[in-house]
Amino acid sequence: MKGKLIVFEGVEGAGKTTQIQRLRHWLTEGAGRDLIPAGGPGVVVTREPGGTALGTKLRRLLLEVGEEPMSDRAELLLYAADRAQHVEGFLRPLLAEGAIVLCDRFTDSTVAYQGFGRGLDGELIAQLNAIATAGLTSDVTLLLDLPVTVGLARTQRRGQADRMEQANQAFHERVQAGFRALAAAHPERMVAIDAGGSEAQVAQEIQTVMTERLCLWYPALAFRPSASPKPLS
Ligand code: Z5A
Repeated sequence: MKGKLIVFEGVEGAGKTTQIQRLRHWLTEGAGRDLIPAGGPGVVVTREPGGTALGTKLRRLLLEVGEEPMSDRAELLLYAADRAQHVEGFLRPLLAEGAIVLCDRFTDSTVAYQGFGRGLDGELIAQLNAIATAGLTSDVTLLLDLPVTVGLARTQRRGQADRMEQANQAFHERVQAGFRALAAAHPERMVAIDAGGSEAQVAQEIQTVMTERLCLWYPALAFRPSASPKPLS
């Protein structure tokens, strides 16, 4: 793949949407612009569930409070269907053209929410993730790490909770434990970011991590005399 897949993960209200917009701005109009290749599709923002037309319908089904309780396995399969469509119809073509894709949630959310949260079998989830992605993995995953209570308090200010947000706090604590376990198990791919600071502080930490990664991915750009941020030692 010519492009790069940068995934944001974390509990409800961790600030993923906010920080994706800030990173997009830094990569397109800020100092990060010097560190990515010019031309091609550039920087693209997407999310799971809901990154495609089919995914938008699946997202509605997954988040609305329906007439009957959704079974955990049905929920798992709907997230997998959303991902299969997203990977094949959106992510792979864009990455093949060289896009820098910023994706709000990916496979680790399924492990954390359906595995650690709902208690579904980890091996089953790994198999479904493998089917849905056909082997596509993130180039880096930024885990915005925030206490569950802080994140939920932020989202509650938004108004009515969706079906997933309505799960009890113990569920969200298990999800949080899942994300932390994943970050500990995959240090080469996942970087934990302290999401408890101000929006600007979190954005700064993300830019530091991304400067390091971009210099590794595109060394010819980083070492150009005109490149503004110097690579970290
Ligand atoms: N899910 C799943 O179960 N399995 C899967 O495989 C996948 C997903 C892919 C998607 O819902 C749900 O699907 C999600 C997981 C599940 N549900 N749960 N629970 P979503 O996309 O609607 O929910 P989300 O991904 O958690 O997004 P969110 O709730 O909008 O949170 P966020 O994007 O991380 O945060 P934000 O929107 O940037 O910020 C939230 C608020 O905090 C907002 O008012 C900001 O202005 C404020 N904020 C942001 N940063 C700060 C800082 N630093 N300080 C203070 N306030 C801040």
